[in-house]
Amino acid sequence: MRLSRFFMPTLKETPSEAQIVSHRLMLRAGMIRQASAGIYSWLPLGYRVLKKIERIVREEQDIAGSQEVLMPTIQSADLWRESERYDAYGPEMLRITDRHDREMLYGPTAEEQITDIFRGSIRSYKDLPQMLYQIHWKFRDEIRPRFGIMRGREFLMKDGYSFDLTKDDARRSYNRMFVSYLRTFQRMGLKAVPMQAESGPIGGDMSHEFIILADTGETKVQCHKDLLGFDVPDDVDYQGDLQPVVDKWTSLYAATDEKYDEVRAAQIGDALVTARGIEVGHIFYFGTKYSQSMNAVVNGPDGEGVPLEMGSYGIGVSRLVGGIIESSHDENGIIWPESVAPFTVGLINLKSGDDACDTACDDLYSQLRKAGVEVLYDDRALRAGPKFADMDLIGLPWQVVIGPRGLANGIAEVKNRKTGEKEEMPVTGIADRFAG
Ligand code: P5A
Repeated sequence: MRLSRFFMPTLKETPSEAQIVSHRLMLRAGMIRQASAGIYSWLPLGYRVLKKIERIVREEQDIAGSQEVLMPTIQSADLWRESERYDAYGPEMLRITDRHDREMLYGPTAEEQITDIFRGSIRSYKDLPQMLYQIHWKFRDEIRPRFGIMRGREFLMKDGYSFDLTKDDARRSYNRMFVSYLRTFQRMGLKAVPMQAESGPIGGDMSHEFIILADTGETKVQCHKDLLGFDVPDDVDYQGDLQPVVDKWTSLYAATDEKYDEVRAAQIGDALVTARGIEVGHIFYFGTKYSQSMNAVVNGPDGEGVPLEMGSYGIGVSRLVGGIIESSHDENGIIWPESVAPFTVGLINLKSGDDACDTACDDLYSQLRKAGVEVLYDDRALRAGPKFADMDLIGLPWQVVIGPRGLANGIAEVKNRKTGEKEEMPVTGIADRFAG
């Protein structure tokens, strides 16, 4: 993509409404624009990141054996009356009336919707287990939407749901998601720690929030410091027993403030970390809460009706964009991990209009694209200063700089955005350096 043609409305000034760094940087880099309170449009740069995150989430869900579906954003109030959550959910639910005076709502989550699909489709325990997920927009009329897309009213969530015959099977499904979440966040360059959490309006008595530590986080947490150094298993057999992996993580103390355990905290003494964090995922086991009330029953091995054992599993896909920036930036801007970067390489032409520079940059641009490298080419007729500043602001992992002086010797400069390290390289070797 040529930057001269790219829709990336960067801001020079720091927007006054933005209180935390990720919100400021997302606005300044032209990634998002506010439409109304807690509701945002995603502009090309931001949307590319959102799609990268979505892709990692999708790949890891698929590997863990979950299947992707797409359900409506608008749901029927009657379904929510069956589970008795229609009134219980309160003013956070956006309620809508259609032209026939039927009560509808914009889904804040989809336990009822998926249970309704399931009860109409699955008859026998032989059809279990099943796990389904979607990546779709949710609406919660948050009392205090803030921090940009971190606590939005409309936001993108991966919501998954498991269906099992027995509690033990449900535990296995929970464990599969537990481990797949560790891997998912790790691939985005994040250290997300599973912590005991309150289950709130989703319900159930076992639940973990996946938290990344950040001073700007909304959640107060405590955990054993060793959890921050644990290695995530990179080769997982999802058909095997994952309990040992889960035990390794849950045997050490980690809890959100609602679940603080002063006794356990005191026991670990100096190893206790007290911090703030951002909740990027949340998983729940709630047994038969929805299947009982909504009559989602299968025929068990003895022919008797058994209500389904269920869990649900959420990832804040749009929140992750902010969360990654909170944990990876410096005073000049964003530092994208390569796996979610909107482009891998930023190619800077230091002297647009100069024949030699234009030719070398145009050639390299097309070589990189042919090699499948995602490259943003700053071909604008601007001074070097603003070009460097924009490139640092938008945080692409690699910058390739071509100017008249180096080019006279066939040399370009390659800068690593994260470390700041610069290396001189022959222009002719650059495409190979980044290819595959
Ligand atoms: C799990 C999936 C649920 O809704 N039902 C289906 C369960 N869980 S949750 O914890 O309430 O939400 C899941 C994740 O969504 C993100 N999230 C938000 N992101 C941006 N703005 C919001 N207002 C918002 N609310 C929730 C969080 O990452 C949360 O872990």
